[in-house]
Amino acid sequence: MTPPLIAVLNGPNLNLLGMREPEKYGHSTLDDVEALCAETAEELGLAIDFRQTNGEGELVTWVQECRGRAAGIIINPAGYTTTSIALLDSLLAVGLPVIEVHITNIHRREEFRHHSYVSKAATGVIAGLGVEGYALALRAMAGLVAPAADEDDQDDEA
Ligand code: CA2
Repeated sequence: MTPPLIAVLNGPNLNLLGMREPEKYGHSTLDDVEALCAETAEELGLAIDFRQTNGEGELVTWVQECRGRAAGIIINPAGYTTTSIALLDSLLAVGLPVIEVHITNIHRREEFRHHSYVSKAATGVIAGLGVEGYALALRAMAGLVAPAADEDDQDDEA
């Protein structure tokens, strides 16, 4: 059976991870985060499509392309978290489970980082646990996309 595909989408400036401001964002690079996600996904029987863009339109297009292709979306929208109604609309339209991830605890930071449009479309939000938040999101997503046991199966067990 083909493993369910989870899109792991990263917004603007996350390509700088591990290269600038390590006191805030840690020492892992985005390549390290992709390796962590790939390893965790394999353990969980999931496939991932891991991407980063600095463009809002590109991020919206990638979300739209998840329709009929992916089983769920994990997204760190970075700077578009607090600004992008277009990104929110695309996430609502695609109708898939969405987990929003932030490396830092946005609620302990500047006031302008506290409000997230993306959270309106998110099944769950993970913030402040560093890059480990991506692995935790994949674990939660595995539960969300697991096929529910149907009634026949339950009858078989009885
Ligand atoms: O904590 C997070 O993951 C954020 O989504 C990161 C965003 C920030 O705008 C959000 O409020 C919280 C910033 C991403 C930029 O990443 C950098 C990484 C290293 C160096 C500079 C920027």
